[in-house]
Amino acid sequence: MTDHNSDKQRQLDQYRVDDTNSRYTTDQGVRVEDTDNSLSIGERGPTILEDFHFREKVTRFDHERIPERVVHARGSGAHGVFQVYESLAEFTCADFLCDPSQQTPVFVRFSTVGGSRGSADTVRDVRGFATKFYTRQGNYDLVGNNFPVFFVQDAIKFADFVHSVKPEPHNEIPQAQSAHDTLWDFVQLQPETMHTIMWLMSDRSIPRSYRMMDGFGVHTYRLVNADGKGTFVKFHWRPALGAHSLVWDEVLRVQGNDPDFNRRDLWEAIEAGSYPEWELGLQLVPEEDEHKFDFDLLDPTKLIPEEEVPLRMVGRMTLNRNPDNFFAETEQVAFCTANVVPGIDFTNDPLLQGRNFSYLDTQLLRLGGPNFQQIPINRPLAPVHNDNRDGFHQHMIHTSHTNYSKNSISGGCPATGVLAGDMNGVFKHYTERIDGEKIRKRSPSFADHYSQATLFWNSMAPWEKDHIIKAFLFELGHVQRRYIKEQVVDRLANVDAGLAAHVAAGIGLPAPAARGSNHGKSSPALSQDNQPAGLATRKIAILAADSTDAGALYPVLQELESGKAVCHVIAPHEGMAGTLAVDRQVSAAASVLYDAVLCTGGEELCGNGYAVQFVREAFKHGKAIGALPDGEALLRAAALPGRQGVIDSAAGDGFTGQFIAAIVKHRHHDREVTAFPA
Ligand code: HDD
Repeated sequence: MTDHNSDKQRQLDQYRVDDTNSRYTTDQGVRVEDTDNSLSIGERGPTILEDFHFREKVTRFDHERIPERVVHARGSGAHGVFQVYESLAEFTCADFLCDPSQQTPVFVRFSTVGGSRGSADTVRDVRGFATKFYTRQGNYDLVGNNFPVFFVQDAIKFADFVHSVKPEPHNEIPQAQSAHDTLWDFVQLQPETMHTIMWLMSDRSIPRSYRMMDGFGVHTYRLVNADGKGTFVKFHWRPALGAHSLVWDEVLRVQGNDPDFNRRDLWEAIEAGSYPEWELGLQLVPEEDEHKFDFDLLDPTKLIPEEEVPLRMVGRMTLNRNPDNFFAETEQVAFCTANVVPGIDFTNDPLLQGRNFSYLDTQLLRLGGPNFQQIPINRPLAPVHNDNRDGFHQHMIHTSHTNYSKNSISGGCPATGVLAGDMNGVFKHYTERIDGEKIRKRSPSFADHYSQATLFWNSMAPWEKDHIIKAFLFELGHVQRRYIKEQVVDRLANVDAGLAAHVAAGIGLPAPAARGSNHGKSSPALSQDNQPAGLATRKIAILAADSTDAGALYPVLQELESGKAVCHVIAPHEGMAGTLAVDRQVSAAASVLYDAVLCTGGEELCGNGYAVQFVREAFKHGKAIGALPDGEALLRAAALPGRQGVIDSAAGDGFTGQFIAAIVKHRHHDREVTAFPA
């Protein structure tokens, strides 16, 4: 199912190339006789320079790659639409936020940050969540992440931070990992990182799916209404499926089994018509309340607790179409925080101010010059008229005899709002009075680096705290220099003495002296413990064999599939298992690629190590396990050390309902077992 209805799709249609029933030509449109043999002197002689087809083919191949993004190199994109629920004209004059009848086309790119284009999807990292709205007033880019806070406060520190987390310069190790000395050296010397580091050590950094993660604009932006009145705003994307994560041991195994795990998941869901959805939520703060918080709204290492300023849900985004060509769309899409439309403006957040410079600059290099805005995926739907001219890859043929403003020769066109005497829909910068000295200095209101790190820690459920401690142990366990570990643990003492003590004990250091006292505040909205969840698109592995009792299985399958779960039959061999068509043979499958397991197959599977391992691993990773009567032998063979989330014939008629309820719980964290090697 594809959506051809939006204006953006119609615009892209002009550039889509369909090779069906076509003839092979050169780039000049000349038909080619043969592309398997180069032109040579005699059958065994040298290739000759005259072969323009050969030269063109090789040259084009040599030039296929462009520089990958310096950060967020690995990503996946999709098209969709956004619609606001009701007019927000009280706060903003942005047309797309004021007209509930309007569907605004969007292109969204999700990404990891640190890894190269070819790195695995499921690494511990922030995820990018960048949305391009093709509005009637021009393109608006909301370039966010799945964390609401950032590592540094000032854009001048971005290169330092990125250098520290990237592979180390002398040997380019490790790829797409934060578990190494330079990152943790940066962290211990730059305590403003500590809040975001807490998010990075939490399960937020290993999302189950791009469809199951939040998005945040991070900075405080400003909405501006038609009267020029400003309102501070934080943007949030809330996934309809809830924000869910993998567990770390699972992550390590997914990387080998399917490095494209998140990319594939997004692609397959859209192909299957299970269109991912997010609600747009706003936290709105009147200008006059700017200083009522115990942190600075301009500080990007701080969030506004939802308990203080609740989210107002204002619209919905649905992703409903996969790109036709990865390079043309996902790779060439160019986002920029400075792409705003009337009604949305910046604040003086020093990270945002720097970003507004960096994104245009990076596209000029990455996409080879100033005309990248004309690449189909980047073209606005709004008409573009100005006096910008020429440059590499200019696609437009400007017919005007003038390219300056003001002019009289072209009747003064294109005319600015002022010249045309028509201010309708022009972008007007928010009028803000600024008085100050030219200084290179961080505001003292940015100085508290720990209170919100503590708030985050306090808000975690016990299992989330456990995961955070284990994440610190993994990360610091990969740090070579002991003094760096000591310093990090010392910093942690400012977050929470118990956390610091646990980490210190794990890496063999004395517990640091407690610093101050934990303020005891929490924000329940920060926990992933109570996320909405459903059965739709959950992947269920049906372990089966020739002797599977299909009669008992079919009604369960039917109910799972009517709830839009995706069921795969996994058996010792491909082909048929009894009357069931097999999707994967068990040695080529892995439990980490599924959300739940249903055991069948009688004694036949008990001697199959892959099947037994499958069940044990699913248990270890907290997944729902069901056993039909003919699957209970396999359950026994797996010798599971607990029963939480394990449903068998004891459930009687309630089996399917209980199994589904166990799946919907996402993970049974109460049963995670470290002393149980899967
Ligand atoms: Fe950035 C890419 C998000 C800080 C400089 N950034 C990039 C992308 C996302 C973000 C989602 C990928 C866009 C895509 O899919 O093409 N970046 C953020 C967030 C930040 C942030 C949420 C903090 C709140 N970034 C940040 C700073 C700077 C940059 C402070 C520079 C001073 N970011 C870039 C960049 C990238 C980029 C180098 C690389 C590729 C690109 O822009 O197009 O310019």
